Amino acid sequence: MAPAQGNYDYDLVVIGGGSAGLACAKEAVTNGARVACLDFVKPTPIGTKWGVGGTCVNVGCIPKKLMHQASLLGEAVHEAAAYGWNVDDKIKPDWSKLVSSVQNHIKSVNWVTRVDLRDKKVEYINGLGSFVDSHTLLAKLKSGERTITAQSFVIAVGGRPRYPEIPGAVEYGITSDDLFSLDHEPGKTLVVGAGYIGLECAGFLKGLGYEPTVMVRSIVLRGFDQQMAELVAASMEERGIPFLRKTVPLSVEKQEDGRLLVKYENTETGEVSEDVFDTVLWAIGRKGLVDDLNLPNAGVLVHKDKIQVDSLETTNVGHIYAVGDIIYGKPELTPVAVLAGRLLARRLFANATQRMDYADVATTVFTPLEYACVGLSEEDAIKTYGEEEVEVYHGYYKPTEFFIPQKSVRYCYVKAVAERNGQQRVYGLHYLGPSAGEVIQGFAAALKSGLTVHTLMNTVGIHPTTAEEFTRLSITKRSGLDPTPASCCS
Ligand code: FAD
Ligand code: NA7
Repeated sequence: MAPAQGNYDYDLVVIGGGSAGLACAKEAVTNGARVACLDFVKPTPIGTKWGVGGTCVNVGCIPKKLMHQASLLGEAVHEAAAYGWNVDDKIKPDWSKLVSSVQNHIKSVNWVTRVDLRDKKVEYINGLGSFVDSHTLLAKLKSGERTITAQSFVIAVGGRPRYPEIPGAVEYGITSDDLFSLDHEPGKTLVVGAGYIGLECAGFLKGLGYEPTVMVRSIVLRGFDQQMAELVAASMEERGIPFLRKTVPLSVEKQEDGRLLVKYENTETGEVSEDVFDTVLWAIGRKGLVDDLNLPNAGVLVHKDKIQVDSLETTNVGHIYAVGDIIYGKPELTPVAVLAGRLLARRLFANATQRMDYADVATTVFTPLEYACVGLSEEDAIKTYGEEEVEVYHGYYKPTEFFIPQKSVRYCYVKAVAERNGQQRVYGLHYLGPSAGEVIQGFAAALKSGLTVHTLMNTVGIHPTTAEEFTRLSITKRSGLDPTPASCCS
């Protein structure tokens, strides 16, 4: 039986020590609550495991960005020669050195995280949590079991990559959970899935000198502006990354030489083909980790392996909340998880009322030519306001630093999706080019503050930058005028 009201071990137990859970737990303690935070990582099928901190730190944003940076540096070394540096053009990355540098950084973050939890007096429990009843949790530890009770719970268990249900998928394929610590070079890699994780992994693998192929079931970057998505794909194809369109995998077999024979089908023609790869990487989406939680014991309902919450992040059970990737229908991004977790803790323990605003969250796809955006895609703006009410300003541009190494400027492109009449409020900004995240972050604040086309055009640019291209936009798609730039400086 659950303990009587007020007689709990903790005010709050957070299940999941990732971006959302840690932010929530630390903020709750800061506001005087007694808090425990559980975190437990089940190894992948090939045995990869990691420490506290969740997906972002261990197998997500951080190792991904570091490998992306490694790949950009390789490109920069080649460009350096054109700028007068004497560099050996036979430079080659050392995969094992890269992996060990990345993993050393991650371990240092794991360490700092544990110290931070101890300093802030959050009790960290390295255990897998499952509900006994709506106020009681069973923590399965390496050394046994422990039952804990709490007034409130926050479910912040995140998700893990899916595997397709085809022969050989689990035995021979890997996911992003394994890639950043892989103990051998990935070599020729089939990346299955054209969401942003698939494209990012294919992008840095190419930059590091391997041979990725991207298998696309339907469209590229579902959920993103499709004109931009196709430009991203085209910019990757231009770099020599093949895209197998309208194709799904059928099976993976291990050959005698250890390489992987993949059979796949074109879903339009029905044609079955095969090819041999060194690595098969599944990037076909992620599944919410609801199964271990024994949610029926607490009465919490599951919706498509996620948990539905209201605008206060409350589940269908009043004292059980959920934040981060585990919630249904919200952006799966670290800053979203962190802010939602922090605001929830303030509402629970500091009498705050502010709710998480999930609208107009900026994001970046870290492909070799990066894509960042904030606000509505062109198609969503048209769906919401009607084609006649939407004006799209766009333009190709030439980053100054691309000239000397003669890099392709074919896909450097910006567009602003805006209201056609009235104040010409900007609904969405899209940028394909270098340092995309850095460019869009500031514009995201402007967009949230009600940015209009008039303000954008009256903002004086910083020259010569790529971000200034947003202040130079003047050509509308509707006009049919050529959006290719004639000159960079006038
Ligand atoms: P998680 O960080 O996944 O944390 C959940 C934790 O709970 C995990 O440690 C899990 O093992 C643990 N857990 C699960 N079940 C239990 C249980 N029953 N008991 C105890 N512990 C449990 N986001 C960005 O903003 N920018 C990026 O560039 C970016 N890149 C990404 C790249 C990749 C390859 C991936 C996979 C993700 C990326 N993301 C990125 C998404 C980002 O990592 C997630 O949005 C974020 O980590 C979600 O945080 P969370 O706290 O909800 O879940
Ligand atoms: P996404 O964004 O859900 O993309 C998954 C991709 O995999 C997408 O292109 C899917 O095609 C494709 N897919 C899905 N199932 C299959 C199968 N069975 N076979 C072949 N291809 C398939 O997932 P990500 O892994 O990139 O990222 C997940 C989230 O993690 C993301 O939101 C980030 O914020 C963090 P589809 O378009 O469905 O035809």
